[in-house]
Amino acid sequence: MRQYLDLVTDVLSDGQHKPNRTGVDTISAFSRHYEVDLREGFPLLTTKDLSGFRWNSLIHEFVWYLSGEEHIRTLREETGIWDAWADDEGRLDTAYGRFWRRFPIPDEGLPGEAWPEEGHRWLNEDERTFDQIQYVLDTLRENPTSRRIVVNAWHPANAAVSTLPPCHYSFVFNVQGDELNLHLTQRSGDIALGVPFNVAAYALLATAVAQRTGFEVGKFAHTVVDAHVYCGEGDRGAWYADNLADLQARLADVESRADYLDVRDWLVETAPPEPDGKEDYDHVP
Ligand code: UFP
Repeated sequence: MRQYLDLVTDVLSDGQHKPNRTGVDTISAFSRHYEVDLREGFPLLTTKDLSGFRWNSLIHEFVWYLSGEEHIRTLREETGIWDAWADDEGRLDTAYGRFWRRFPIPDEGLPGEAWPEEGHRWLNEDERTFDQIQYVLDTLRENPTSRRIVVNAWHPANAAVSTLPPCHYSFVFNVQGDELNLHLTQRSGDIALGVPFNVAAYALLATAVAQRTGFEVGKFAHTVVDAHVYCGEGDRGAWYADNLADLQARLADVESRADYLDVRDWLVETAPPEPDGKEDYDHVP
């Protein structure tokens, strides 16, 4: 996918060396955006192995989001991707699906504020939650020109205390003609490891929602606010800091996939020290 390769180059060539909470430094760039036409095929990156076990994980994670569960008891029978964030009973302090399908609403609002009345179709009265996915499906069928078809996974009070608040925290469906488009906003994107999964998952969501609501699938658009590639701490971070200008100059000339491979060979030859616990060069396709 050309757009992904451009994103990698763009972040590496335009980004700055940036420490962060993980202790593994990044090269980071502000606010990157691209679009993929889903009519031309499914954006499963060929430069990144998303086959077999990883694809299985992605599908199960996706279905788990749609389930609205706030724990991973079923998910972890299929994939361990969320295990590190859950407690022994499988509870997570932030689960996307919980916010997609059961977003908390106040027992009582302030005077004058609009909140669903009892019996409202998107309200779960027992737990005072709101089903954003049902809202999307119903609105697309009944009022497809709406510009309010937003799903929000960011709850400020939860995010402030969560160990991992949502990265891909908000998306908007938008109909043009008979096509359904989806725009995702991500506050923080690990271009090498996280983003290829995020692209595939939201392309799947757009396709599934289009099929259910009778639209053709259109475009997936993606904005990543802090777009980064992990380069490592200590010696490796220092290596990037010292060689970043050289790397950026090389990347500025990249046009084809072969050019990327040349840059990768150069990276391997110059051999920056290995990072701890992060996958290595596979972000440079
Ligand atoms: N990350 C992604 N995509 C995801 C996800 C996490 O790229 O779907 F859950 C990455 C982004 C960042 C890290 O590198 O995980 C989260 O760290 P932070 O909360 O400090 O942004």
